Amino acid sequence: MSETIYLLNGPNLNLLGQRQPEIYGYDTLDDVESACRALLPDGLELMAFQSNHEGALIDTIHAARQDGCAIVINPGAFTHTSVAILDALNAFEGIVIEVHLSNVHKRETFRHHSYVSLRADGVIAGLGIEGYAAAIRHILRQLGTDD
Ligand code: DHK
Repeated sequence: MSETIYLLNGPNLNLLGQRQPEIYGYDTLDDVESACRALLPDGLELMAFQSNHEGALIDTIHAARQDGCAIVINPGAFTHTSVAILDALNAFEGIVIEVHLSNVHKRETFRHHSYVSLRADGVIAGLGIEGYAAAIRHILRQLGTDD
């Protein structure tokens, strides 16, 4: 059964709330995870995982192939560099939503390109931590579990 939503966060997002709060805000990754978990109906699980290592994120995307119905991913800086994460997401059949806390298009040009967007079903940028909740709400609607 695919009954798990994977919430994946990439490098430096363990420092959310402390790192450049003028860009990324004061909420922490724990706040993000609790906000997402609170939205889930019975029968759906959240698997939250953060890593600063590309391979660990890829291994977790592979694990999602077994029991994942959707992936919400903020790949951090790997967004702009990682063909390997794109390839892993291309091997996953469920819904993929890419989230960025900041509006990457308003920032340096190297942040304007995303490999992950070539696979993502939806992309959210610039809504701060609300972007993660919006992604979960969208997935619940897609799955028909939002009543
Ligand atoms: C987070 C990062 O760590 C950056 O490397 C990305 C993204 C933007 C964010 O806005 O959440 O460029």
